[in-house]
Amino acid sequence: MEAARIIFLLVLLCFLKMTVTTAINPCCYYPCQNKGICVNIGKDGYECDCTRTGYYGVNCSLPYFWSRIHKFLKPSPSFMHHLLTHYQWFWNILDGISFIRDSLMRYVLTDVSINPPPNLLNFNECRCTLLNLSSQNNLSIAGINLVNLLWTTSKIFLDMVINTAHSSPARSNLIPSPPTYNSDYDYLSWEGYSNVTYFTRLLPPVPKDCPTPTGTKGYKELPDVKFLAEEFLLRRQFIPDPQGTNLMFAFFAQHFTHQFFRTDFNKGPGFTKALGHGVDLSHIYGDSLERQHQLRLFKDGKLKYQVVNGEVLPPSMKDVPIRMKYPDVLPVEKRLAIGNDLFGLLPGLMMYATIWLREHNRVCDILKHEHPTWNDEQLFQTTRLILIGETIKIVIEDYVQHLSGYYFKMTFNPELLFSEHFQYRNRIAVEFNHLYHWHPLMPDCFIVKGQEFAYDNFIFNVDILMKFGVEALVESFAKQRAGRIGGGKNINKNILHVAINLIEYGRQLRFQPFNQYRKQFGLTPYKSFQELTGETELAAKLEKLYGHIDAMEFYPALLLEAPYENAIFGQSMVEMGAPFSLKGLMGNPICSPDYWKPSTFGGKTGFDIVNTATLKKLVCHNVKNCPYVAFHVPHNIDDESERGKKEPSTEL
Ligand code: FL2
Repeated sequence: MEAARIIFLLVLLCFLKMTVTTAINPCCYYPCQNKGICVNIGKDGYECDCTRTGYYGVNCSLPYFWSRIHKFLKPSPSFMHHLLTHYQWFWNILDGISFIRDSLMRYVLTDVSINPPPNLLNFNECRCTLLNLSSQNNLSIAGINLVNLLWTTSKIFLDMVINTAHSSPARSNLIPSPPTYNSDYDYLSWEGYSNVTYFTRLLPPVPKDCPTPTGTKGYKELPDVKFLAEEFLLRRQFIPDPQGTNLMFAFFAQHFTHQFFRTDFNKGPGFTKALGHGVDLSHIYGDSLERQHQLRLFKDGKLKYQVVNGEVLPPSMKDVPIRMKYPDVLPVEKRLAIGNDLFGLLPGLMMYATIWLREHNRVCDILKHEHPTWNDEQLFQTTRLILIGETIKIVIEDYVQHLSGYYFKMTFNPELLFSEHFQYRNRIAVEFNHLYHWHPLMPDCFIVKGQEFAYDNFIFNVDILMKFGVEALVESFAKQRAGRIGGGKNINKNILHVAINLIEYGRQLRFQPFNQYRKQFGLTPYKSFQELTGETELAAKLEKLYGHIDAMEFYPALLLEAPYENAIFGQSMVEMGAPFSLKGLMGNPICSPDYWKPSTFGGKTGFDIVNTATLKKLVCHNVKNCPYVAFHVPHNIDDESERGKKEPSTEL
């Protein structure tokens, strides 16, 4: 009996030892909360590095005093979104009060974009200065300067809410800058920092030794991608965007983002060909000096062009022999040569390429007039900086303004960040690239001057631009409604393969599950698929496929999340997209104190061009008759726009 007991104990010991040696990497459980860093120690141990998170404890789950206050005071993203998208009268009033508008814009930028705020000391100093100011000011009532009081209160409140990091490091440091990980380095490394051929990663890859593809939750295998896409993403019937977004917006989005989203598939889905990592206008000027020189006229700073039927167009490949992707059957004189080699694909992209080419040459004329002594090189370089400025201005004040649906009027003013610690640099993250796959925007067919074009007939069809001209294309695209991005089942079958491939790349790159990204962006993780989708039917199917909400993948979740009421997409797309996007725009060198001055842009005239740029001007300065130009369909032209407004928000 005794022997049997000993043998049993020995067997038990062996078993225990075995389970210990085959123990799961504890970081697969994502034990570290509040952005603490998980480090695997020994065979089965871990440590959470809570440095500057504002939290402490084994799993960084215990808040310091100021973190608790901060968390308590900070309004929730859904509350802020409600505020910003309602009460138009209120925002109209605020719009007239520039310092409040500036404070709010600074809030939008800093809250998302990242900087370690001034410290508590500054915060106190700030209050003292203000009190001094008000005592010097004569415009006070009963000894209190009302304007200053309002300013002080709002400033102090905003500082409290936003910048508790001063006092506690709990502050949203949403986009690391300098960048941290990439798809091959899940720890900090010089290679990861210095090798700009990688997209960066906000969250490191899931450790390779985890029991399931997303960590520990869900099944050993993720759902079949093709099934997933066809079941949940494929369009049944066109769902128009309730915000009234048009194809002018859709093509702008594609044209603009493809200067920095250029995955280098020869190297792999974690690599990029766009080494500028931001708004460098490489899609207009080419990504190498050689390509740029081919595209330049070398006279008055201008780009080469051709005139066809009185329309200024990009030059043909006959005159500019650079690499472009076109079907073999297309004759050489119909192949237009522009900065980005893939923009021959869609007339909408070639339309924007043409508009920007005309804008470049127009600005060159203006600069030449002001600076008759400048050589070609200086005219070219200065014009490029002006066009970068125009782009950022238009993206913030027209594009993001439309996308956000905010009544609060956004302003592009780099000076708002001069008082903050802000890094004027940017590295494109692969998560940002994935998030920005907005293929549901694309309609089922393209209507130009009443003529319908199916996909087969639209792609690589250079004749559309040549025959109709920029003006007619703008007019047509501005009036055609784009599809709703969020809510699912809205990707046209012709481009569904893009989503299929994307989800596959997300798996190859070992993206962490969606809920981990929710946490990283300060959002509460979803507890169920019902909570994610806002309905029950799809949610039940997803639950069956994934097994657990914590195994839900990044991109599918972004598209299947319940959209905001009457909005183009849901909370996560806004809260995750905004920090990446605003960091990329404001992190541009032209926004830095040493660049952001008139002389950088050739003087007051050039600076004014940047500071007054709009989408409408961009188009109308470069066509004969100004058509309807906007990022949304006109409010009255068709009943479709009205129908879209009444679309229920949970439409799936
Ligand atoms: C995705 C999101 C945005 C831009 C590009 C891709 C975006 C940026 C800013 C905002 C909303 C967005 C607003 C201004 C904001 O700050 O929201 F959807 C928090």
